[in-house]
Amino acid sequence: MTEGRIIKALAGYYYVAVSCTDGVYGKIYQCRGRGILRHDGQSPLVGDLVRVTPQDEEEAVVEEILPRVNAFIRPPVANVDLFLVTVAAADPAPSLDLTDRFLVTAEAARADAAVLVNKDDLSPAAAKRIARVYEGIYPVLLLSAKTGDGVEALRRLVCGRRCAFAGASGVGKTSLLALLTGESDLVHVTGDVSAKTRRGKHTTRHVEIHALADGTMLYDTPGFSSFEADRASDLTEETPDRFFPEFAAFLGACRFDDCVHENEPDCAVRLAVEDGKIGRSRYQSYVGLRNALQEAERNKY
Ligand SMILES: Nc1nc2c(ncn2[C@@H]2O[C@H](COP(=O)(O)OP(=O)(O)OP(=O)(O)O)[C@@H](O)[C@H]2O)c(=O)[nH]1
Ligand SMILES: [Mg+2]
Ligand SMILES: [Zn+2]
Repeated sequence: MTEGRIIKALAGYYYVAVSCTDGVYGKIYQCRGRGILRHDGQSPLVGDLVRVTPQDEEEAVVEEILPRVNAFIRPPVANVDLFLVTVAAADPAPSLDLTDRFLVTAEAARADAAVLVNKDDLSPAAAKRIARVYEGIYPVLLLSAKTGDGVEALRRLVCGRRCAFAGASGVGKTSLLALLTGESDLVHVTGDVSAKTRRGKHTTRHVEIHALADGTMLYDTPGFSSFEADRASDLTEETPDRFFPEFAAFLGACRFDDCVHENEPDCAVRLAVEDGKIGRSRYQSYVGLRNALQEAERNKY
């Protein structure tokens, strides 16, 4: 048996890279998805470390999933140090709600997160507006995969870490990844996202890890369409206030200990919103997420 990492899941197969030294993949085995032991209700995810038994030169069998640092349903990945939550300044129109959902998912799993504001070339004013929402809460980078602006800062941010892109379809996740890896054939600059589907013409359909020579791992993931955003949460709790880090300073100061920060009197969180200490869009995302989680809870019964 030998250990490796699942670097790709596609069409019922897992691809396991073994002896991955210096970021350069050694041998990659193709492993059939069916018949993999799903003990403890776990099914394999891209990013998992696994034990495999080679069958021949190309195929192997996954015997065991090694303990995970963390795991996510949307996107379906494991062992992530840093989420690169990506939003475009324009085309597609930015969804701060979806951005916040991904940030909450990262918080809940205690993974680091950064906000990448891409397509700065299309609308620098909109890019700055988005950046201001997150500055002071998360690292924020203004980027353009088209002009290359910001890419060196992105390279410093990801250095040596396991980083997963997350964000709506068409925001430029694969384009940014390709700039870092130099795999220019990953995306052909196609210009527009399709007007009909709002997806890029080279939309990513599977999760795959691309390694840099210094050991950095970059997970490319399929984007979400906005209609999937409602389901883009791995959370089980109903009051997600502790996953908004800038709320922390106010949480003990509400009149009621079990305040959910919606209609209660003397709510310190709402007061902070009025005072401009908590951003309005962040507060709205909190309320929207809380309602979605409550809805999900009700639908369970
Ligand atoms: N103007 C401009 N276009 C960009 C930029 N980054 C990406 N694009 C274009 O936007 C489209 C979508 O880019 P992708 O990299 O495929 O987006 P994605 O986030 O990977 O999309 P999915 O794989 O569907 O989730 C492509 O046509 C890119 O050429 C940018 O910074 N500026
Ligand atoms: Mg993509
Ligand atoms: Zn409150």
